[in-house]
Amino acid sequence: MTPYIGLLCLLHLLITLVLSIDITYHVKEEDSPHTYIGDIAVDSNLSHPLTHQQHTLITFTQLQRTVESGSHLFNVTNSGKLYTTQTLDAESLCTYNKECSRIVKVAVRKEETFMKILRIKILIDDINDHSPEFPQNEVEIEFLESHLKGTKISLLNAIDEDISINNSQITYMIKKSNREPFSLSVTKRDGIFIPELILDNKLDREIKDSYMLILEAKDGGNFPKTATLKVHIAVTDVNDKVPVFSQKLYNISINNSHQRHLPILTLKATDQDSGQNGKISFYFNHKTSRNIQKYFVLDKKTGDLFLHDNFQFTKMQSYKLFIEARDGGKPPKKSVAAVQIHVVNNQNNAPLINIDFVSPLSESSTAVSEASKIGSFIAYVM
Ligand SMILES: [Ca+2]
Ligand SMILES: [Ca+2]
Ligand SMILES: [Ca+2]
Ligand SMILES: [Ca+2]
Repeated sequence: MTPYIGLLCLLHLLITLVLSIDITYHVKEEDSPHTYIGDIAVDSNLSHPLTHQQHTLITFTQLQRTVESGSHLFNVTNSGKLYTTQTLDAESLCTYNKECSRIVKVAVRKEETFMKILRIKILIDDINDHSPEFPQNEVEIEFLESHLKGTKISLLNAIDEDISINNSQITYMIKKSNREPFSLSVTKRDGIFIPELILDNKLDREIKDSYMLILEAKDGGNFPKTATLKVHIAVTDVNDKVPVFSQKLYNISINNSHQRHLPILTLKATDQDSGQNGKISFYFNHKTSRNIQKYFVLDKKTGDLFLHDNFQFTKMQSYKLFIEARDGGKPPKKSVAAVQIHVVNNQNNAPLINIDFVSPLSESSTAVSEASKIGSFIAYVM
């Protein structure tokens, strides 16, 4: 054999040796340093055809212990025992859902004679050492009172750093009472599963204006780990309630000694909405004639109704006003009440009675025929 052919044969041998894996071991991440992994001398079957005495002559030497290859994480003793050198962290050594392994090359010698190179593959098994994590502990979301059943709002998704699918796959559930009208769905967006809250029933802020739920994220490990997110739900008001007067009809009497600076009536109305949607102002409704409006002054904020300086107490008078309560919503809602005002002349004059007899005898007497029937007309009384 020429040196050239000899070199080729040696190269071929080396390539064959280097490409094939002779032994595969598993080691769990997070085990303590110097964890025993396996006995290469036994598992490589090199010792099999050898006698015990021959066996003691075989030595193992780890090749190329480098940080780049990761082989520095392992140590092989002269007798072929394989150990870790440190605690292994799958998450920092490997990436998600890819085989997590390192190769260690070991030269086998019999006395001073090189026998072969063994390629040892060590698979670093992921353990469930990471919990799912939400980016924050609490989140605030808003549903409008006008949102329809089926409306969805995205919540925050949790992340689990474990590198195996099972240990990092997250399922979500919400913890709530049956009375709370929400359910959960999960949508895949850009490869990420996002939990969403679905509205099961329309909300009524005037009955309940906030809710609190717990969203739980659980990984798929054998001993699952969980994380929770507090979800505060605010129900945003819409202007769906009408102002309501304390009375639909106000019937009041005022006497002619009434002082102008005192209200003759204070209108009251309530609106269950919040903020501007529930803030009430009072106005004359268009059904109140302009002629009558000019005798009265209405404080739009307080609902106080005053007599205008134009107002003249003359004989008994009666006025009918229509006043509306309007909220500050966009658009506003309104309702109307009627106000009937009777002005009583209180100057203590004796009432005047006018009698016009049908057949007067004098200014204050009349004659009635005996033959008159019951119910016969005698006089006008005014
Ligand atoms: Ca996990
Ligand atoms: Ca892990
Ligand atoms: Ca309202
Ligand atoms: Ca409302």
